[in-house]
Amino acid sequence: MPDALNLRRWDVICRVVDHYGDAGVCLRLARQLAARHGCTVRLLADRPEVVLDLIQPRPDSDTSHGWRDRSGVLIVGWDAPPQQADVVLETFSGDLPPAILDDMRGAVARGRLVPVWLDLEYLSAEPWVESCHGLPSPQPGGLTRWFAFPGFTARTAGLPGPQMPLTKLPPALADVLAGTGLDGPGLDDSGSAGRDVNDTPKRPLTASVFCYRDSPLPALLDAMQSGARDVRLLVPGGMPGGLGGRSLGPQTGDTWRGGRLTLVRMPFVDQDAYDAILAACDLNLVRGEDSFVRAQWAARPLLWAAYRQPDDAHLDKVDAWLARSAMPQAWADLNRWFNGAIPGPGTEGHAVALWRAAIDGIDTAREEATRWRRALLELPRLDDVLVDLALQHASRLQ
Ligand code: TRH
Repeated sequence: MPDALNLRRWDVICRVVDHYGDAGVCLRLARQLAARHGCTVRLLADRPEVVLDLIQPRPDSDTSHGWRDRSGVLIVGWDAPPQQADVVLETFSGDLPPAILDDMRGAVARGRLVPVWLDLEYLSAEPWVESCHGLPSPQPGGLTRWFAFPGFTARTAGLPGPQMPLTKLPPALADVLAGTGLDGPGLDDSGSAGRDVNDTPKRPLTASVFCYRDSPLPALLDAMQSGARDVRLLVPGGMPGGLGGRSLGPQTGDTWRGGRLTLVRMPFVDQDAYDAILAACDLNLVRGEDSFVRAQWAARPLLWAAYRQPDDAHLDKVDAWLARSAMPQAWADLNRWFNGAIPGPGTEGHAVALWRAAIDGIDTAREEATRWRRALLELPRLDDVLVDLALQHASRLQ
């Protein structure tokens, strides 16, 4: 682990573009910098309430005009006065708060020590990431910003590491599942996703879903409903209840049943507890960036809704990830379809066939997901790489 002792004070800058991922990535990283490197971290967010949504119980506001997270990280607003930071970590090229930037420019002008300016970019498995990771970007006012690109190879900034040990499953959720009336072992961590020795009735599969409104979820739910295996699908608070004509209530524990499918409303939980839910499910439908990474640490088959980009650029990301991951063909096909790569009027028929093939191969997919997790553990950890990068560029200023 790199030594962060000389670079203790970090400002992590979070501009919330939409949804939860910008806040989610920043919070996770800020906590890891504090916990694993002993850094004193402020998280400056233009919408602190989105960061606070991910923390339960919600921290009280602090005398320092912010909110003190349980990790020690101080969450403050965009207009927080500059501190003498050693490192300023911009995220996703979302710009710096004007006061922070002015302070850095002033430090250059006065010949004072200037914080190292890093910019954490989006995660991608595409090959170009390796050549961009670590590059400088000269900025007006004599400043330089250094890019960090997370990725799936040793020559990138790697991934935010797994939570070890996992937080316990929230009791509220265990209660919800106990009340669904579905039998079978359900949430467990026992290896096989359900084929028992005599091939007698398989237990229901438990899945979680957190995808986008424009994902073809309704067609997938139709396929699950008429499929060969019972599925209970955990739908978090905040996801709309009108799921392709199925109306699921907003209260935790609300249930909808049809055919082989049961929808269960779960609460929107604390970020760490969400990791535990992913690990407890048989399969997970995730999205964006942070839940996508967490689902891989959970070592379960997953369906990833990539964040849609103009000109279908997100499909390149999906294909690049599939090319690296050890996902069996049926699951790769399902992932491509879920991201719009298999178009056309036959969408519904496609979903049925793809779902059937994926479920037939779920035990193999689970084994592969476990192998993939082991491979990911060999990658650099994002927080280590950022500390390293900062140390490397800080030394030039001494
Ligand atoms: O919410 P996302 O779609 O986020 C994004 C952002 O929108 C961003 O603009 C975009 O750049 C990026 O994706 C690619 O999905 P993501 O990244 O998975 O973030 C969701 C966060 O919400 C993650 O940190 C996990 C957290 N979460 C909880 O804490 N509790 C919950 O119950 C659930 C369902 C999620």
